Amino acid sequence: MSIVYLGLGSNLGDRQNYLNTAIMHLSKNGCHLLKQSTYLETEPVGGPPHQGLFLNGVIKIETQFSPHELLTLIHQIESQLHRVRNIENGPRTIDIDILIFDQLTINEPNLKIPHPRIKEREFVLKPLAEIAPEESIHFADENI
Ligand code: PH2
Ligand code: MG
Ligand code: MG
Repeated sequence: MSIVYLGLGSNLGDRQNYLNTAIMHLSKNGCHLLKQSTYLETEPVGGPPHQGLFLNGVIKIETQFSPHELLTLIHQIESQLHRVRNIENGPRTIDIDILIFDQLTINEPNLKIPHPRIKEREFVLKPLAEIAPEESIHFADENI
């Protein structure tokens, strides 16, 4: 069994419903939900101008999947929830990112673990700190 932290984000349509539905699909498909942060509304970071505010959250799950198997499941759930990949960092109904996977480090073009931008992203750090202060400390800015 592995312990995994996932970041969730939505800024299109019924955002809360997309986040809840994504979590429901994960739990029904081999990802046992251990903890869930509150959702917070955040300004979009990067991407095209004038896109809507995000709703972001972080969950902690337990799973038997390998990182690649989990990524496959995530992509299936994202397409079921009408995620369209056109504009980079553009508006999306749902985005599910693997933030931390046990103590693993993976550096492949399509899979980087831990997620390389955790520490630049308040919309990840804040909900992560809420459910896992002991994890988030590793990503804190060393100059602070
Ligand atoms: N995701 C991004 C880029 N920018 N900004 C916010 N506020 N929330 C996100 O989830 C987000 C973002 C790339 O996945
Ligand atoms: Mg993302
Ligand atoms: Mg993503």
